[in-house]
Amino acid sequence: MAKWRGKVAQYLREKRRGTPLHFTLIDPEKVGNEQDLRNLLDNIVSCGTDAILIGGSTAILESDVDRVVKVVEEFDIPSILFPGSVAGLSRYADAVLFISLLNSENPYFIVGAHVYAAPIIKRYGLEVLPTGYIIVGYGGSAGFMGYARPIPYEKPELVAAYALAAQYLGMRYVYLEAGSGAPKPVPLEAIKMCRSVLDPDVMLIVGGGIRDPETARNIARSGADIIVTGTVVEQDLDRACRIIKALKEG
Ligand code: 1GP
Repeated sequence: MAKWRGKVAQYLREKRRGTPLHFTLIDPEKVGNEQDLRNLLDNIVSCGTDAILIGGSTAILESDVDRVVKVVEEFDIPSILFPGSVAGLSRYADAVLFISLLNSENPYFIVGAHVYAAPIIKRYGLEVLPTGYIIVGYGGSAGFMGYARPIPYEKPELVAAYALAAQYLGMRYVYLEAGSGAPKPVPLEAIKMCRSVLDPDVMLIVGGGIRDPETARNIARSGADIIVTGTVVEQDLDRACRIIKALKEG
């Protein structure tokens, strides 16, 4: 029923007035059957995750995304699409991160896929969260598939310059991505510099390579509003719960 639709941005803003937020990333290519997914969601939602991001950089069919969104709908939590391509959309979701991969070498990923996607998003009536997506360091599949020119880990000022450019282009969310499974997350220095240049109402999302509570807490303390974890949720639910609890305890 997409009952959060039109209310997701407001929900995130209001919740952010409290503790930092946590998003759980579900890759439709990697989940097992529906019951496995239901069990995973049951656990992660009761641990206190704030929204479910659904997406992946490879091998996605809209029907797979639909299947995941339909299970998320059974829980009292927003479903937000995180599409790697036009096939990453679903008519059943609440919202979509409308991501421009700002440091791509290929205009298709900056504004190209978006032109195919926009009329579909309109037809589906999804809530749109305009997001500047910036790939740092490792990059993983997202970096490779998106023809990114990843910003070196030791150049935080370039990350901040991209983030500010995103804000000046009118984006309301800035997503710093080290890549799924990254050996190192986005450096704290880059997060701090982004936070210091961005308006407070621009939400800073950080993901990639976050595997333990201490790292997550330090990333939040450096100024991230939203922490995303994917791999750790797939591999070790207890640890994922400890990450969420650490964020909520501050
Ligand atoms: C989402 O890529 C992240 O931005 C997820 O990364 O799989 O390393 O948690 P992990």
